[in-house]
Amino acid sequence: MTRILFFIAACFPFLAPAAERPNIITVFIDDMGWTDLSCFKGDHVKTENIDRLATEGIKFTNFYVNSPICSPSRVAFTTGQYPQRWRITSYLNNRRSNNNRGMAQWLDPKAPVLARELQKNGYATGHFGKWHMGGQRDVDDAPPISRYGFDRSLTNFEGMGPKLLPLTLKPGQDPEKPGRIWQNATRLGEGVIWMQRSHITKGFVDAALKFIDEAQTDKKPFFVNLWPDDVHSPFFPPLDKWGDGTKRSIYYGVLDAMDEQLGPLFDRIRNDAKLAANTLIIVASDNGHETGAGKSDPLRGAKTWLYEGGIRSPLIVWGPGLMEKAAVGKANTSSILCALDVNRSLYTLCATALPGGTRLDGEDLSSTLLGRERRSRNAPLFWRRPPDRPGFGHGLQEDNPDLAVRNGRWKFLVNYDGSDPQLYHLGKDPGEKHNVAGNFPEVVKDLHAKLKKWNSLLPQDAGFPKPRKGPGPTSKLSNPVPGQPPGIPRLASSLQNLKAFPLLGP
Ligand SMILES: [Ca+2]
Repeated sequence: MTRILFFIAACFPFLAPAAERPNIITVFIDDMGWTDLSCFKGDHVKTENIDRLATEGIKFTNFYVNSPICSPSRVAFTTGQYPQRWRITSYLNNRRSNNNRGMAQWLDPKAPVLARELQKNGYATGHFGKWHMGGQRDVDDAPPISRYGFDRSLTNFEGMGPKLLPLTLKPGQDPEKPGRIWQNATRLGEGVIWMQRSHITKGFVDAALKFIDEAQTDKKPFFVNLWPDDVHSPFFPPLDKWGDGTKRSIYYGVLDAMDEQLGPLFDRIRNDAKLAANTLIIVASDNGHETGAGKSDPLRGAKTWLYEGGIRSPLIVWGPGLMEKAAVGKANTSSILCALDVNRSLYTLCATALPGGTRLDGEDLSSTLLGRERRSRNAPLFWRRPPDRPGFGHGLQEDNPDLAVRNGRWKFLVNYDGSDPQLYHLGKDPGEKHNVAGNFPEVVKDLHAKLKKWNSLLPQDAGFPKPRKGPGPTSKLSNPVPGQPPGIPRLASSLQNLKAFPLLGP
Protein backbone atom coordinates (compact mmCIF):
# COMPACT_ATOMS: atom_id res chain seq x y z
CA MET A 1 0.00 0.00 0.00
CA THR A 2 2.81 2.39 0.93
CA ARG A 3 4.45 1.65 -2.41
CA ILE A 4 1.25 2.41 -4.27
CA LEU A 5 0.88 5.71 -2.42
CA PHE A 6 4.49 6.56 -3.17
CA PHE A 7 3.91 5.76 -6.84
CA ILE A 8 0.82 7.99 -6.93
CA ALA A 9 2.66 10.82 -5.19
CA ALA A 10 5.59 10.51 -7.59
CA CYS A 11 3.40 10.56 -10.70
CA PHE A 12 0.90 13.11 -9.49
CA PRO A 13 2.71 15.34 -7.02
CA PHE A 14 -0.08 17.90 -7.28
CA LEU A 15 -2.38 15.39 -5.59
CA ALA A 16 -0.24 15.38 -2.45
CA PRO A 17 -2.29 16.04 0.68
CA ALA A 18 -2.57 19.68 1.76
CA ALA A 19 -0.75 19.07 5.03
CA GLU A 20 2.44 18.16 3.20
CA ARG A 21 2.61 21.20 0.99
CA PRO A 22 4.69 24.03 2.39
CA ASN A 23 3.42 27.52 3.04
CA ILE A 24 5.21 30.22 1.11
CA ILE A 25 5.86 33.86 1.99
CA THR A 26 7.67 36.05 -0.52
CA VAL A 27 9.02 39.41 0.63
CA PHE A 28 9.90 41.46 -2.45
CA ILE A 29 11.45 44.70 -1.20
CA ASP A 30 11.31 47.77 -3.45
CA ASP A 31 14.57 49.38 -4.65
CA MET A 32 16.99 48.02 -2.06
CA GLY A 33 20.72 47.94 -2.76
CA TRP A 34 22.96 44.91 -2.89
CA THR A 35 24.86 45.91 0.26
CA ASP A 36 22.15 47.53 2.38
CA LEU A 37 21.03 44.64 4.61
CA SER A 38 23.48 44.16 7.44
CA CYS A 39 23.68 40.45 6.57
CA PHE A 40 24.88 41.59 3.11
CA LYS A 41 27.62 43.80 4.56
CA GLY A 42 25.44 46.87 5.06
CA ASP A 43 26.83 49.08 7.79
CA HIS A 44 24.30 51.90 8.13
CA VAL A 45 21.56 50.11 10.07
CA LYS A 46 21.14 46.70 11.65
CA THR A 47 18.40 44.75 9.90
CA GLU A 48 18.19 42.15 12.64
CA ASN A 49 14.91 40.54 11.64
CA ILE A 50 15.98 39.82 8.07
CA ASP A 51 19.47 38.92 9.28
CA ARG A 52 18.00 36.29 11.56
CA LEU A 53 16.32 34.65 8.57
CA ALA A 54 19.73 34.52 6.89
CA THR A 55 21.34 33.00 9.99
CA GLU A 56 18.66 30.33 10.14
CA GLY A 57 18.42 29.91 6.36
CA ILE A 58 20.63 30.38 3.29
CA LYS A 59 21.75 33.56 1.60
CA PHE A 60 22.53 33.52 -2.12
CA THR A 61 25.05 35.99 -3.50
CA ASN A 62 24.64 35.23 -7.21
CA PHE A 63 20.91 35.87 -7.45
CA TYR A 64 19.44 38.19 -10.09
CA VAL A 65 16.17 39.84 -10.85
CA ASN A 66 15.13 39.97 -14.49
CA SER A 67 14.90 43.72 -14.89
CA PRO A 68 16.54 46.71 -13.18
CA ILE A 69 13.15 48.39 -12.62
CA CYS A 70 9.90 47.66 -10.76
CA SER A 71 7.11 46.43 -13.05
CA PRO A 72 9.06 44.06 -15.31
CA SER A 73 10.94 42.61 -12.36
CA ARG A 74 7.61 41.87 -10.65
CA VAL A 75 6.19 40.36 -13.84
CA ALA A 76 9.16 37.97 -14.07
CA PHE A 77 8.80 36.84 -10.45
CA THR A 78 5.04 36.46 -10.87
CA THR A 79 4.91 34.68 -14.24
CA GLY A 80 8.22 32.82 -14.45
CA GLN A 81 8.65 34.32 -17.93
CA TYR A 82 10.81 37.12 -19.28
CA PRO A 83 8.69 40.27 -18.90
CA GLN A 84 9.40 41.30 -22.50
CA ARG A 85 7.02 38.49 -23.54
CA TRP A 86 4.24 40.51 -21.96
CA ARG A 87 5.49 43.89 -23.17
CA ILE A 88 6.19 45.17 -19.69
CA THR A 89 9.71 46.46 -20.06
CA SER A 90 9.78 49.45 -17.73
CA TYR A 91 7.72 50.81 -14.84
CA LEU A 92 4.02 51.14 -15.61
CA ASN A 93 3.05 54.78 -15.70
CA ASN A 94 0.09 56.68 -17.12
CA ARG A 95 -1.64 55.51 -20.28
CA ARG A 96 0.12 57.87 -22.66
CA SER A 97 3.54 57.17 -21.23
CA ASN A 98 2.99 53.42 -21.45
CA ASN A 99 1.99 53.82 -25.10
CA ASN A 100 4.94 56.04 -25.86
CA ARG A 101 7.34 53.44 -24.59
CA GLY A 102 5.74 50.60 -26.60
CA MET A 103 4.42 48.88 -23.51
CA ALA A 104 1.24 47.12 -22.47
CA GLN A 105 -1.04 48.92 -20.00
CA TRP A 106 -1.08 46.00 -17.56
CA LEU A 107 -0.03 42.40 -17.21
CA ASP A 108 -2.26 40.36 -19.47
CA PRO A 109 -4.37 38.11 -17.21
CA LYS A 110 -3.68 35.32 -19.73
CA ALA A 111 -0.06 35.25 -18.51
CA PRO A 112 0.87 32.27 -16.34
CA VAL A 113 0.73 33.22 -12.67
CA LEU A 114 2.14 31.06 -9.90
CA ALA A 115 -0.50 32.22 -7.40
CA ARG A 116 -3.30 31.17 -9.74
CA GLU A 117 -1.98 27.63 -10.10
CA LEU A 118 -1.43 27.39 -6.34
CA GLN A 119 -4.97 28.62 -5.79
CA LYS A 120 -6.30 25.89 -8.11
CA ASN A 121 -4.28 23.43 -6.06
CA GLY A 122 -5.97 24.38 -2.80
CA TYR A 123 -3.72 27.15 -1.54
CA ALA A 124 -5.07 30.26 0.15
CA THR A 125 -3.42 33.08 -1.82
CA GLY A 126 -2.93 36.67 -0.67
CA HIS A 127 -1.11 39.70 -2.03
CA PHE A 128 -0.25 42.40 0.51
CA GLY A 129 1.71 45.38 -0.69
CA LYS A 130 2.91 47.04 -3.83
CA TRP A 131 1.69 45.43 -7.05
CA HIS A 132 2.67 47.67 -9.98
CA MET A 133 1.66 45.21 -12.68
CA GLY A 134 -1.37 47.23 -13.75
CA GLY A 135 -3.67 49.91 -12.31
CA GLN A 136 -1.93 53.23 -11.54
CA ARG A 137 -2.15 56.94 -12.44
CA ASP A 138 -4.97 57.25 -15.04
CA VAL A 139 -5.01 53.53 -15.86
CA ASP A 140 -8.10 52.80 -13.78
CA ASP A 141 -9.55 49.99 -15.89
CA ALA A 142 -6.82 47.42 -15.22
CA PRO A 143 -7.90 43.98 -13.98
CA PRO A 144 -8.26 43.63 -10.22
CA ILE A 145 -5.49 41.73 -8.45
CA SER A 146 -7.99 38.92 -7.82
CA ARG A 147 -7.99 38.19 -11.59
CA TYR A 148 -4.44 36.93 -11.19
CA GLY A 149 -5.31 34.20 -8.73
CA PHE A 150 -5.31 35.95 -5.38
CA ASP A 151 -8.09 35.28 -2.87
CA ARG A 152 -7.31 38.50 -1.03
CA SER A 153 -5.36 41.65 -1.78
CA LEU A 154 -4.38 44.88 -0.11
CA THR A 155 -2.18 47.13 -2.20
CA ASN A 156 -0.81 50.66 -2.47
CA PHE A 157 -1.20 53.42 -5.05
CA GLU A 158 0.01 51.14 -7.85
CA GLY A 159 -2.64 48.44 -7.99
CA MET A 160 -6.40 47.91 -8.20
CA GLY A 161 -8.65 47.21 -5.24
CA PRO A 162 -8.41 47.78 -1.47
CA LYS A 163 -5.38 49.87 -0.63
CA LEU A 164 -3.38 51.72 1.97
CA LEU A 165 -2.52 55.28 0.99
CA PRO A 166 0.17 57.36 2.66
CA LEU A 167 -0.11 60.26 5.04
CA THR A 168 3.25 61.96 5.46
CA LEU A 169 4.95 63.66 8.35
CA LYS A 170 8.30 65.45 8.56
CA PRO A 171 10.16 66.56 11.69
CA GLY A 172 8.63 69.81 12.96
CA GLN A 173 5.36 69.30 11.07
CA ASP A 174 2.07 69.52 12.97
CA PRO A 175 0.94 65.89 13.37
CA GLU A 176 -2.66 67.09 13.18
CA LYS A 177 -1.97 68.30 9.65
CA PRO A 178 -0.17 65.48 7.83
CA GLY A 179 0.55 65.61 4.12
CA ARG A 180 -1.00 63.23 1.60
CA ILE A 181 0.64 61.71 -1.47
CA TRP A 182 -0.77 59.66 -4.36
CA GLN A 183 -4.28 60.98 -3.67
CA ASN A 184 -5.37 60.19 -7.22
CA ALA A 185 -5.08 56.49 -6.43
CA THR A 186 -8.45 56.68 -4.65
CA ARG A 187 -9.92 56.09 -8.14
CA LEU A 188 -8.31 52.63 -8.34
CA GLY A 189 -10.90 50.63 -6.44
CA GLU A 190 -12.85 50.73 -3.20
CA GLY A 191 -11.51 50.32 0.29
CA VAL A 192 -8.99 53.12 0.79
CA ILE A 193 -7.39 53.44 4.21
CA TRP A 194 -5.11 56.42 4.88
CA MET A 195 -2.23 55.77 7.25
CA GLN A 196 1.18 57.16 8.04
CA ARG A 197 3.67 56.25 5.32
CA SER A 198 6.12 55.22 8.01
CA HIS A 199 3.75 52.45 9.18
CA ILE A 200 2.43 51.12 5.90
CA THR A 201 4.59 48.01 5.98
CA LYS A 202 3.04 47.22 9.38
CA GLY A 203 -0.36 47.74 7.76
CA PHE A 204 0.46 45.11 5.14
CA VAL A 205 1.92 42.76 7.76
CA ASP A 206 -1.19 43.03 9.96
CA ALA A 207 -3.39 42.13 6.99
CA ALA A 208 -1.13 39.20 6.09
CA LEU A 209 -1.15 37.89 9.68
CA LYS A 210 -4.96 37.91 9.70
CA PHE A 211 -4.97 36.09 6.37
CA ILE A 212 -2.54 33.46 7.66
CA ASP A 213 -4.71 32.87 10.74
CA GLU A 214 -7.75 32.37 8.53
CA ALA A 215 -5.88 29.94 6.27
CA GLN A 216 -4.87 28.01 9.39
CA THR A 217 -8.50 27.85 10.52
CA ASP A 218 -9.49 26.63 7.06
CA LYS A 219 -6.64 24.07 7.15
CA LYS A 220 -5.28 25.35 3.85
CA PRO A 221 -1.64 25.90 2.90
CA PHE A 222 -0.99 29.56 2.14
CA PHE A 223 0.94 31.60 -0.40
CA VAL A 224 1.51 35.16 0.73
CA ASN A 225 3.19 38.00 -1.13
CA LEU A 226 4.35 40.66 1.31
CA TRP A 227 5.74 43.28 -1.06
CA PRO A 228 6.55 46.45 0.88
CA ASP A 229 6.32 49.96 -0.48
CA ASP A 230 9.68 50.33 1.27
CA VAL A 231 12.43 51.24 0.52
CA HIS A 232 11.29 53.22 -2.53
CA SER A 233 11.43 57.02 -2.49
CA PRO A 234 10.01 59.43 -1.40
CA PHE A 235 11.37 58.56 2.04
CA PHE A 236 9.23 59.18 5.11
CA PRO A 237 10.70 57.16 7.98
CA PRO A 238 9.27 57.43 11.52
CA LEU A 239 10.27 60.78 13.05
CA ASP A 240 12.91 59.19 15.30
CA LYS A 241 14.69 57.72 12.28
CA TRP A 242 15.34 60.85 10.22
CA GLY A 243 18.96 61.18 11.36
CA ASP A 244 20.54 64.22 9.74
CA GLY A 245 17.72 64.43 7.20
CA THR A 246 19.89 63.73 4.15
CA LYS A 247 18.57 61.46 1.41
CA ARG A 248 20.89 58.65 2.48
CA SER A 249 19.98 59.05 6.12
CA ILE A 250 16.22 58.92 5.65
CA TYR A 251 16.57 56.03 3.18
CA TYR A 252 18.28 53.97 5.88
CA GLY A 253 15.65 55.14 8.36
CA VAL A 254 13.02 53.58 6.10
CA LEU A 255 15.04 50.37 5.76
CA ASP A 256 15.42 50.11 9.53
CA ALA A 257 11.70 50.71 10.09
CA MET A 258 10.76 48.19 7.41
CA ASP A 259 12.88 45.50 9.06
CA GLU A 260 11.25 46.23 12.44
CA GLN A 261 7.77 46.07 10.95
CA LEU A 262 8.44 42.79 9.14
CA GLY A 263 9.60 41.25 12.44
CA PRO A 264 6.12 40.24 13.70
CA LEU A 265 5.42 38.37 10.44
CA PHE A 266 8.63 36.37 10.69
CA ASP A 267 8.08 35.79 14.42
CA ARG A 268 4.55 34.51 13.82
CA ILE A 269 6.05 31.73 11.69
CA ARG A 270 9.19 31.13 13.79
CA ASN A 271 7.30 30.87 17.08
CA ASP A 272 4.69 28.40 15.82
CA ALA A 273 6.29 24.95 15.67
CA LYS A 274 3.91 23.68 13.02
CA LEU A 275 4.37 26.69 10.76
CA ALA A 276 8.12 26.84 11.35
CA ALA A 277 8.42 23.25 10.21
CA ASN A 278 6.56 23.76 6.96
CA THR A 279 6.96 27.34 5.75
CA LEU A 280 9.43 28.87 3.33
CA ILE A 281 10.17 32.60 3.52
CA ILE A 282 11.91 34.16 0.52
CA VAL A 283 13.37 37.68 0.73
CA ALA A 284 14.75 39.67 -2.23
CA SER A 285 14.67 43.14 -3.76
CA ASP A 286 12.90 43.88 -7.06
CA ASN A 287 15.88 45.91 -8.38
CA GLY A 288 18.91 47.85 -7.23
CA HIS A 289 18.97 50.97 -5.08
CA GLU A 290 18.09 54.46 -6.17
CA THR A 291 21.24 56.44 -6.83
CA GLY A 292 22.20 58.52 -3.79
CA ALA A 293 20.07 56.43 -1.44
CA GLY A 294 21.29 52.85 -0.90
CA LYS A 295 24.52 51.11 -1.80
CA SER A 296 25.65 48.21 -3.96
CA ASP A 297 29.40 48.28 -3.32
CA PRO A 298 31.45 46.92 -4.96
CA LEU A 299 28.98 46.47 -7.81
CA ARG A 300 28.70 48.98 -10.63
CA GLY A 301 25.51 50.90 -11.33
CA ALA A 302 22.15 51.17 -9.58
CA LYS A 303 18.43 50.88 -10.30
CA THR A 304 17.62 51.02 -14.07
CA TRP A 305 21.13 49.89 -15.09
CA LEU A 306 22.07 46.52 -16.57
CA TYR A 307 25.33 46.62 -14.64
CA GLU A 308 25.32 44.37 -11.59
CA GLY A 309 24.13 47.06 -9.18
CA GLY A 310 20.82 47.26 -11.05
CA ILE A 311 20.02 43.57 -11.31
CA ARG A 312 21.89 41.57 -8.67
CA SER A 313 19.81 41.27 -5.52
CA PRO A 314 20.25 39.74 -2.10
CA LEU A 315 18.28 36.50 -1.82
CA ILE A 316 17.53 34.88 1.52
CA VAL A 317 15.63 31.62 1.77
CA TRP A 318 14.43 30.55 5.21
CA GLY A 319 12.74 27.25 6.02
CA PRO A 320 14.56 25.29 8.73
CA GLY A 321 12.01 22.49 8.64
CA LEU A 322 12.48 21.99 4.92
CA MET A 323 16.15 22.74 4.30
CA GLU A 324 19.29 20.66 4.37
CA LYS A 325 20.61 21.07 7.92
CA ALA A 326 24.26 21.32 6.84
CA ALA A 327 23.50 24.27 4.56
CA VAL A 328 21.65 26.34 7.16
CA GLY A 329 23.37 29.57 8.15
CA LYS A 330 25.69 29.42 5.16
CA ALA A 331 26.04 31.56 2.06
CA ASN A 332 25.69 29.99 -1.36
CA THR A 333 28.18 32.02 -3.39
CA SER A 334 28.35 29.77 -6.43
CA SER A 335 24.83 29.05 -7.71
CA ILE A 336 23.74 31.49 -10.40
CA LEU A 337 19.97 31.82 -10.38
CA CYS A 338 17.24 34.38 -10.95
CA ALA A 339 13.68 35.30 -10.05
CA LEU A 340 12.38 33.22 -12.97
CA ASP A 341 13.98 30.16 -11.38
CA VAL A 342 12.51 30.86 -7.95
CA ASN A 343 9.08 31.05 -9.58
CA ARG A 344 9.59 27.75 -11.41
CA SER A 345 11.03 26.06 -8.34
CA LEU A 346 8.01 26.98 -6.23
CA TYR A 347 5.78 24.86 -8.46
CA THR A 348 7.91 21.87 -7.52
CA LEU A 349 8.19 22.77 -3.86
CA CYS A 350 4.42 23.27 -3.63
CA ALA A 351 3.68 20.04 -5.55
CA THR A 352 1.68 22.03 -8.06
CA ALA A 353 1.30 21.31 -11.77
CA LEU A 354 2.79 23.80 -14.21
CA PRO A 355 0.37 26.05 -16.09
CA GLY A 356 -0.77 24.51 -19.35
CA GLY A 357 -0.18 25.85 -22.84
CA THR A 358 2.97 27.81 -22.19
CA ARG A 359 6.62 27.36 -21.34
CA LEU A 360 8.25 29.00 -18.37
CA ASP A 361 11.68 30.59 -18.73
CA GLY A 362 12.67 29.63 -15.20
CA GLU A 363 14.43 26.40 -14.30
CA ASP A 364 13.66 24.08 -11.41
CA LEU A 365 16.34 24.79 -8.81
CA SER A 366 14.24 23.70 -5.83
CA SER A 367 17.04 21.53 -4.44
CA THR A 368 19.45 24.44 -4.65
CA LEU A 369 17.03 26.71 -2.81
CA LEU A 370 16.74 24.13 -0.01
CA GLY A 371 20.51 23.70 0.24
CA ARG A 372 20.56 20.10 -0.98
CA GLU A 373 22.84 20.95 -3.89
CA ARG A 374 24.49 23.99 -5.48
CA ARG A 375 23.31 23.77 -9.04
CA SER A 376 23.04 26.89 -11.21
CA ARG A 377 20.55 27.47 -13.99
CA ASN A 378 21.66 25.89 -17.28
CA ALA A 379 20.50 28.56 -19.73
CA PRO A 380 22.24 31.94 -19.88
CA LEU A 381 20.46 34.80 -18.21
CA PHE A 382 19.41 37.71 -20.44
CA TRP A 383 18.35 41.31 -19.88
CA ARG A 384 17.09 44.21 -21.93
CA ARG A 385 17.26 47.73 -20.53
CA PRO A 386 14.02 49.70 -19.97
CA PRO A 387 13.12 51.70 -23.13
CA ASP A 388 13.18 54.96 -21.15
CA ARG A 389 16.58 54.39 -19.56
CA PRO A 390 19.26 54.86 -22.20
CA GLY A 391 21.53 56.29 -19.50
CA PHE A 392 22.93 59.77 -18.97
CA GLY A 393 20.97 61.72 -16.41
CA HIS A 394 19.28 58.86 -14.56
CA GLY A 395 21.93 58.56 -11.92
CA LEU A 396 25.08 57.69 -13.85
CA GLN A 397 26.78 59.85 -16.43
CA GLU A 398 27.30 57.08 -18.93
CA ASP A 399 25.36 55.08 -21.48
CA ASN A 400 23.25 52.19 -20.23
CA PRO A 401 23.95 49.19 -22.48
CA ASP A 402 20.84 47.97 -24.30
CA LEU A 403 21.34 44.26 -23.69
CA ALA A 404 23.18 42.02 -21.26
CA VAL A 405 23.78 38.32 -20.69
CA ARG A 406 25.35 36.36 -17.88
CA ASN A 407 26.70 32.91 -18.66
CA GLY A 408 28.77 31.29 -15.93
CA ARG A 409 31.65 33.56 -14.99
CA TRP A 410 31.05 35.91 -17.94
CA LYS A 411 28.87 38.96 -18.29
CA PHE A 412 28.53 40.56 -21.70
CA LEU A 413 26.82 43.87 -22.42
CA VAL A 414 26.26 45.52 -25.81
CA ASN A 415 24.00 47.96 -27.64
CA TYR A 416 21.36 46.91 -30.18
CA ASP A 417 23.60 48.02 -33.03
CA GLY A 418 26.58 46.04 -31.74
CA SER A 419 28.38 49.09 -30.44
CA ASP A 420 30.23 49.28 -27.14
CA PRO A 421 30.72 45.55 -26.45
CA GLN A 422 31.80 44.92 -22.86
CA LEU A 423 32.92 41.63 -21.38
CA TYR A 424 33.59 41.15 -17.69
CA HIS A 425 34.88 38.17 -15.74
CA LEU A 426 32.54 38.42 -12.76
CA GLY A 427 34.55 35.94 -10.70
CA LYS A 428 37.59 38.23 -10.78
CA ASP A 429 35.86 41.52 -11.49
CA PRO A 430 32.40 41.75 -9.88
CA GLY A 431 32.60 45.55 -10.14
CA GLU A 432 32.70 45.37 -13.98
CA LYS A 433 35.72 47.63 -14.15
CA HIS A 434 37.93 45.81 -16.64
CA ASN A 435 36.45 45.26 -20.06
CA VAL A 436 38.22 42.22 -21.52
CA ALA A 437 36.16 41.96 -24.72
CA GLY A 438 39.29 42.42 -26.83
CA ASN A 439 41.03 39.50 -25.15
CA PHE A 440 38.29 36.92 -25.63
CA PRO A 441 36.82 37.35 -29.13
CA GLU A 442 35.35 33.84 -29.18
CA VAL A 443 33.46 34.41 -25.93
CA VAL A 444 32.20 37.75 -27.25
CA LYS A 445 31.06 36.21 -30.52
CA ASP A 446 29.23 33.37 -28.78
CA LEU A 447 27.48 35.53 -26.16
CA HIS A 448 26.60 38.24 -28.66
CA ALA A 449 24.95 35.67 -30.93
CA LYS A 450 22.98 34.18 -28.04
CA LEU A 451 21.91 37.62 -26.84
CA LYS A 452 20.78 38.77 -30.30
CA LYS A 453 18.81 35.57 -30.80
CA TRP A 454 17.09 35.89 -27.43
CA ASN A 455 16.16 39.49 -28.09
CA SER A 456 14.96 38.84 -31.64
CA LEU A 457 12.36 36.37 -30.39
CA LEU A 458 10.69 38.89 -28.07
CA PRO A 459 8.33 41.80 -28.78
CA GLN A 460 10.14 45.09 -29.22
CA ASP A 461 9.57 48.26 -27.25
CA ALA A 462 10.30 51.92 -27.97
CA GLY A 463 13.89 51.54 -26.83
CA PHE A 464 14.53 50.13 -30.29
CA PRO A 465 15.83 52.80 -32.62
CA LYS A 466 14.04 54.02 -35.71
CA PRO A 467 15.63 52.97 -39.00
CA ARG A 468 18.07 55.49 -40.41
CA LYS A 469 16.86 57.48 -43.39
CA GLY A 470 20.06 59.26 -44.24
CA PRO A 471 23.50 59.99 -42.91
CA GLY A 472 23.95 60.95 -39.28
CA PRO A 473 22.88 59.35 -36.04
CA THR A 474 19.29 58.56 -35.20
CA SER A 475 17.94 60.70 -32.42
CA LYS A 476 14.24 59.86 -32.34
CA LEU A 477 12.28 56.69 -31.86
CA SER A 478 9.00 55.48 -33.16
CA ASN A 479 6.61 53.37 -31.16
CA PRO A 480 6.68 49.82 -32.54
CA VAL A 481 3.03 49.34 -31.58
CA PRO A 482 0.99 50.25 -34.68
CA GLY A 483 -1.11 53.38 -34.31
CA GLN A 484 0.55 54.55 -31.09
CA PRO A 485 2.25 57.90 -30.50
CA PRO A 486 5.94 58.28 -31.26
CA GLY A 487 8.49 57.32 -28.67
CA ILE A 488 11.09 59.20 -26.74
CA PRO A 489 14.42 60.53 -27.94
CA ARG A 490 17.40 58.32 -27.38
CA LEU A 491 20.97 59.42 -27.09
CA ALA A 492 22.84 56.49 -28.56
CA SER A 493 22.51 55.77 -32.25
CA SER A 494 21.66 52.44 -33.75
CA LEU A 495 21.32 50.86 -37.15
CA GLN A 496 18.92 48.06 -36.41
CA ASN A 497 15.72 48.12 -38.43
CA LEU A 498 12.39 47.76 -36.75
CA LYS A 499 10.90 44.35 -37.23
CA ALA A 500 7.26 43.40 -37.39
CA PHE A 501 5.97 43.84 -33.88
CA PRO A 502 4.14 40.85 -32.44
CA LEU A 503 1.31 42.29 -30.39
CA LEU A 504 1.17 39.50 -27.89
CA GLY A 505 3.79 37.29 -26.35
CA PRO A 506 4.83 34.61 -25.87
CA1 LIG B 1 11.56 48.79 -7.58
